[in-house]
Amino acid sequence: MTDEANQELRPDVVVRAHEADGAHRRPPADLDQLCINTIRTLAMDAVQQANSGHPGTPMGLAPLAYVLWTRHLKHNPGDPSWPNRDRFVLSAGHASMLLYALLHLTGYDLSLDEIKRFRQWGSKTPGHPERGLTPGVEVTTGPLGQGIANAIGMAIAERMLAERFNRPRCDVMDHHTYVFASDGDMMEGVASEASSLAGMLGLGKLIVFYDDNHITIEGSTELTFREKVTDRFRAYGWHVLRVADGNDLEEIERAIDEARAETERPTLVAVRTHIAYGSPNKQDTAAAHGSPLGEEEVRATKRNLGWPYEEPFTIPKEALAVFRRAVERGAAAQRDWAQTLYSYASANPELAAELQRVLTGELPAGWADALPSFEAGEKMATRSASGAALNALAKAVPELVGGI
Ligand SMILES: Cc1ncc(C[n+]2csc(CCOP(=O)(O)OP(=O)(O)O)c2C)c(N)n1
Ligand SMILES: [Mg+2]
Repeated sequence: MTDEANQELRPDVVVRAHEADGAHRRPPADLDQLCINTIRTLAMDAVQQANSGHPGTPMGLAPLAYVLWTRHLKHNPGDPSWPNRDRFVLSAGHASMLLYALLHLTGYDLSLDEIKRFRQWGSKTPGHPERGLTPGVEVTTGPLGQGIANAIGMAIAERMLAERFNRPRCDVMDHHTYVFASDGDMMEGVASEASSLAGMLGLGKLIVFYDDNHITIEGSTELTFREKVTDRFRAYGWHVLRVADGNDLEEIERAIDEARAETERPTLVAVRTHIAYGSPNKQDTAAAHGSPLGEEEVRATKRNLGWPYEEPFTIPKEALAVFRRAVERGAAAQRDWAQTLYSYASANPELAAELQRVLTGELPAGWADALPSFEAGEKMATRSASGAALNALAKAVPELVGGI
């Protein structure tokens, strides 16, 4: 066994050690920390440069994001539209710099210059993430509660596609939906309603991480939000886990493994994090929620975290190499999937064509022929008319989701 911790932090050494031996699949601990601090410092620096934004939440969530994105998330930075990618939704959209840092570091088409233009007019890095503007952003978020509700819709879509199209030994649709949600997300009614439905449907491939940082915009959650979130999700029928220390990578790892092993229920992982982790004067305070830390505090935080670089926006090469492994791994995963799809299409050509139609969002030919017609003047509750129309459409358009 080699002692990885004593190896020089060279990307080629780390990558080879990682690849060569299953027992050494992880970068050494100090390289993990360097990667995590790279996320934290990018967030601090971008918010400082913009002189607005939310630095604290990306800093608290950085270890969880690092473990999830480098060890578990199935995604291809080279093709953000790959249909069988895992979905990642940052419901707490105010923490957008966390997502932009991850997208840049793992190799999406989002340059460091765009990170430096955080919150500037015309940039790809607006204050809150916008789908369609920034490659890799799955859902526009910012209005709290909405991201988690959208993600539940995505998990429903995965389940419907998998049940309809997968065939034995040929899973063309098989991916997880991961969400980061904050206290504010948990306060919103839309999140509760959607989560209740997710529990009822038993969406086993949905994993929501609750950023339990005890802080909201106005101060401590003690002021406004004392409910037992975990008990509420248990009541919805969710599988509920806790990570007591959001900086403990092994504890995070175990929780993710346990969440993925649960296939019958969605999982909520309440992760105790610390907003603005590492900031000597702003950690665990609402001051780190919606304003820059300040030049002096940024310097003090970097010192405190053991960050050796003076220059803002520094990305150490060895850290970048760890994140960028996503490019090769993602391309390989998508190639494997394309192979599966090829075999699937040979064995099931009609189903494959139908899957293609659904994925491209086209309606089936003649879909409107199924609609009922009603006589003018006929007395009928609009609810019943709507129900009749939806039921007719559901036969012609099986991917339709709706209700009255
Ligand atoms: C529906 C909605 N109401 C209000 C806001 C304004 N807002 C932005 S963040 C926030 C709360 C912040 O607390 P938390 O969600 O715990 O985030 P943290 O400070 O821990 O990052 C609020 C009220 C919003 N974005 N969406
Ligand atoms: Mg909070």
